[in-house]
Amino acid sequence: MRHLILILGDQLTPDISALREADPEQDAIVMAEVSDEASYTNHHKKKIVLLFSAMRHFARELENNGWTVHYHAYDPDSPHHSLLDVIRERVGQDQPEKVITTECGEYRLDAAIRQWHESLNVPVEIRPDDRFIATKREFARWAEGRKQLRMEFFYREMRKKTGLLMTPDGKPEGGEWNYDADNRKKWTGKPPAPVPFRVEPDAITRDVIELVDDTFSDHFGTTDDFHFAVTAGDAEAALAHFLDFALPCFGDYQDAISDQEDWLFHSILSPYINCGLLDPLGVCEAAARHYYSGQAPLNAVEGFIRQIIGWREFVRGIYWLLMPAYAKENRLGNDRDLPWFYWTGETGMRCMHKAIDATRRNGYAHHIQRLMVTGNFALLAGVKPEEICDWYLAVYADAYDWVELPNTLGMVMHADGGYLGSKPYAASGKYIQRMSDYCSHCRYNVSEATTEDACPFNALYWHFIHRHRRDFEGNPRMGMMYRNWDRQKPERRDALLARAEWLLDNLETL
Ligand code: FAD
Ligand code: DLZ
Ligand code: SF4
Repeated sequence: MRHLILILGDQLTPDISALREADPEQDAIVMAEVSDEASYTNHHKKKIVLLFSAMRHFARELENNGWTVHYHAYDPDSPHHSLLDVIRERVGQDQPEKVITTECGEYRLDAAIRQWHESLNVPVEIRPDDRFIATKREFARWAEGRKQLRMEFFYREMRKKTGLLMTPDGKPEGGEWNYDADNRKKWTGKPPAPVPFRVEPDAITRDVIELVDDTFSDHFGTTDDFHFAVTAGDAEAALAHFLDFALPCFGDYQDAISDQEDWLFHSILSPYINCGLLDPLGVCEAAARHYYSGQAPLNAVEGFIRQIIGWREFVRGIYWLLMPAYAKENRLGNDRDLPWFYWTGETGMRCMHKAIDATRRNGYAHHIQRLMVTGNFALLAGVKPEEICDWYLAVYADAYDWVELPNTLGMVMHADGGYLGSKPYAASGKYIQRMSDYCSHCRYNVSEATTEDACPFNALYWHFIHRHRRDFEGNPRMGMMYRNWDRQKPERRDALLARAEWLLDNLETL
């Protein structure tokens, strides 16, 4: 054999760089389901089903195209626990001239793979992952010399680079770069949200579901009602479904939350984009075509494209710029354990219960639930960044360290000192009430802050403001909050702080 080509579980892309110039006559591919990857966090059961089933479908497609694929299916009794174990055996048997792979998305595994050549005694060629729009070097150059990084400016560079929603004379379509101001409507049930795209599990997926139920029974979540796409063809159909039925309202209700509706007008495409079944640029080009053909308004299409070529690229850039030190950041000095109800959903706080319960059932919650409900609560309660980061890494079908970590540690927890975001997304219950209908179903009273039945978010919000005065008072975007706090009567401030202290001492009972 000439080359042994390793394809990881999130590299399910037919033209992944590791496969370029490869020859099915001389080279072979290896893919492996292994316990080290399936267990480095308490991955949601649906995430494992998605990855293993998508890997098996991808391997079959490669074989149909004439490739030799050595596929290591998961076996709890296998002596091979790591990808290196599997590769070592294959290298021993096939004696390839070299191993080729595409760079891995996570620092943990990337660092390991970069050492493999030492124990394998064959060269390991690691090729860039060019499924991203910005290279790591390009991002580093853009970031150089900037004290704080702002997504908005990076996003404009990506608009220019891709030409997405740009006029022929180089101006942003419609005259503005960003239409977020139009994207803050509350959703009250109309227009109805589309039924989510579903694929019924085939024989391969059913086998994997059985495996996961048997072998990963202690993992978070459920395999019930698994309906994710597991092939590129079905992921394309999911994209078409989104473009036709949800994209037109994506912008208007991008920040909305509903007690009744898990998915709203979101795309639910991140699980596919992140494992390689969909190409991020292709997804954006398809959305842009819907704008130009008049099928979706500009605020929706721009908002959607910004999430992918803006936020997604931006957080990836930050991850590779700052790892491994980034993962250890805790600039707000948080030391509280993650409340257990994050794993059970058993809390009287309706917003938290609904967001966690959807997460448990679906392996999915939309961005505002992640940011303004579960994330906001962890920020206000001062949870240790590493514990809340591990929770987000575990519970979502789209979770990979490179995208989860900056979103959680930076955007939600502000643990990086504001490098990623200009101000913390801390909010009281009022915000949740404004954007959702949760509060009318809640045992707590959102209009109260100090009574026994008062919404916990309210007193915790003021406690956060008070305890981090030194961190945020000088932040121009937070000044008004400090003026509001200082304007309250001392007795009121004392009562708010006392209520918050009680809440912090009794988080598990909420
Ligand atoms: P849509 O709302 O339809 O957005 C379209 C696409 O934009 C998404 O598919 C995704 O590819 C991209 N996108 C949107 N927001 C972001 C963002 N902030 N960062 C990166 N990409 C974005 N996203 C992940 O893909 N994996 C994660 O592990 C992850 N962890 C998160 C943790 C926290 C605390 C927060 C606040 C956000 C996290 N996100 C993560 C970002 C975002 O919440 C998800 O991408 C989004 O909810 C996925 O659902 P969707 O495909 O329906 O997204
Ligand atoms: C997330 C995941 C899981 C659950 N299982 C595997 C696996 O068995 N084999 C594999 O190659 N990849 C898996 N992955 C994805 C990797 O752990 C890892 O997160 C990415 O490759 C990093 O970019
Ligand atoms: Fe959440 Fe408070 Fe509203 Fe209850 S009252 S749903 S805890 S914001």
